[in-house]
Amino acid sequence: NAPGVFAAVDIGASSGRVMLGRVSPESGVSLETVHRFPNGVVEIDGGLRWNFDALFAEVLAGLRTAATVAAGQGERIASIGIDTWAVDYGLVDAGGNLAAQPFSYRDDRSRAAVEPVHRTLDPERLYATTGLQFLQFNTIYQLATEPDLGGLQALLIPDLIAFLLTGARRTEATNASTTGLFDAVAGEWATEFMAALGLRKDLFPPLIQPGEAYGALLPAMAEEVGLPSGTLVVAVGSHDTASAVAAVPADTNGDGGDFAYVSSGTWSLVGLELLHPVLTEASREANFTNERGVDGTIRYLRNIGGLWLLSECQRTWASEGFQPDLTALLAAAAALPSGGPQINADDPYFIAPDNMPERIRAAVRRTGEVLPNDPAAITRCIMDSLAAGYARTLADAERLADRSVGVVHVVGGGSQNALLCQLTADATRRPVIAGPVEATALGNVLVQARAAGAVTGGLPELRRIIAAGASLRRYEPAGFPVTASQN
Ligand code: LFR
Repeated sequence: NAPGVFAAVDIGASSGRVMLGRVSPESGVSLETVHRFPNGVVEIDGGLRWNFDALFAEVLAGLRTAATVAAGQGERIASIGIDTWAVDYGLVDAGGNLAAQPFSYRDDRSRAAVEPVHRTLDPERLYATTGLQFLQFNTIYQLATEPDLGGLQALLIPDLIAFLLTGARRTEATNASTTGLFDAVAGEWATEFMAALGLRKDLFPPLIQPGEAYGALLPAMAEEVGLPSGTLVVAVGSHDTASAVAAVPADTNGDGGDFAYVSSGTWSLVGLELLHPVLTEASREANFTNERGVDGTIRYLRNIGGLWLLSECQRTWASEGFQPDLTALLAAAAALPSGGPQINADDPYFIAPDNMPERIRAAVRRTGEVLPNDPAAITRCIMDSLAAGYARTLADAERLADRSVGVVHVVGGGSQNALLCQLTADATRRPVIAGPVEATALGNVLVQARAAGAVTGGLPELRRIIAAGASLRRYEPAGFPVTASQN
């Protein structure tokens, strides 16, 4: 019996990858990227959408490569797990055909749907059941813009990929919790809200939990990617943030609320892991979310702007013929004095693409501070603003959940950004443990590995396995210059 490896499909807002994960309970998880592809919102049919057909073709190409690589090493792919960003969905008809390329949450159309939805279901009532933070792009508002849902079913993006691979229509629970139609306490669909909004109870397929199998590859798909037709597609924390949080290498007893995390990528998701939702009015006012994590945990967090602010600036600068190397840019930003201008990184004003440097300057202009003029100053402004946002959010989370934490874990792309990590340690006055970069894919792989029986235990045990294989950096809360130590 060949050793089992796991294929992780992990698609973010700016790129996707297919990885092979090899798991050892003693030495951790090792990842091999076998396929990488770009992603981004595109203007299609008058809206900002995802080119889903292209993404799915890349998933198939990636799985094909994964099959070849695994076979070349005498390994068997035990299962496939899929995660992407949340809230967005594709509509499929009875025959399983996609009605249109899915809208992106960065499309502005849902903004106008917020008020009509709130006239039917007021925000207090919505929050008391769903515990979901208000974001204008939550699925509930997006659905309110659909002209005709008759005969169509909504599949969240990872579920849509799983459906095309297996033919099974399911909704993975961690992602369902971002729709605004999910009961945070019961862990079930909030069907009373669907009814109130005139949505069919079966608009979304039944729930599936991380670790359960959607099913085996359809014969045609198995043939297409060169895998045995019995190969399972297993549900993981299909909301990328749920997978990332599951892979935070925290030393925890699993009682909840004993460490903080920043899942730092396109967005920064900042908060605590709890065992029960916090549905108080104070929590709603602070706009904290109670999204579902792996093993029924609660991701008690807020969305703060993320590296999107910087990547969008880089895109604008590149279009102006200026293509600074990221390392040099961050070094120049780090050399600037502290106390510069800050923006409110989670302002919805920054959600849409384009002209980011100018929008940041406009936001600073409103504060009356000195305008950041060059890329280094704008970069420093973004980093200071993110760190301040993290600190504010952490303090709020501790107050609202009545916890206090001694350490902040930063995972994802931002964990490689020494300037951001040091500023975060300084602003939160807590040590920051940075890494792993690939937390999302690691969480995806580990949940599959546990489903296959290759590892056992709850989240504390899974996190120990991650920590065993990760190289982490620790930042102490002090001033600059950065004194990072390897541990
Ligand atoms: C991060 C993320 C966030 C979600 C946002 C939009 O990739 O999944 O958790 O709020 O994207 O889906």
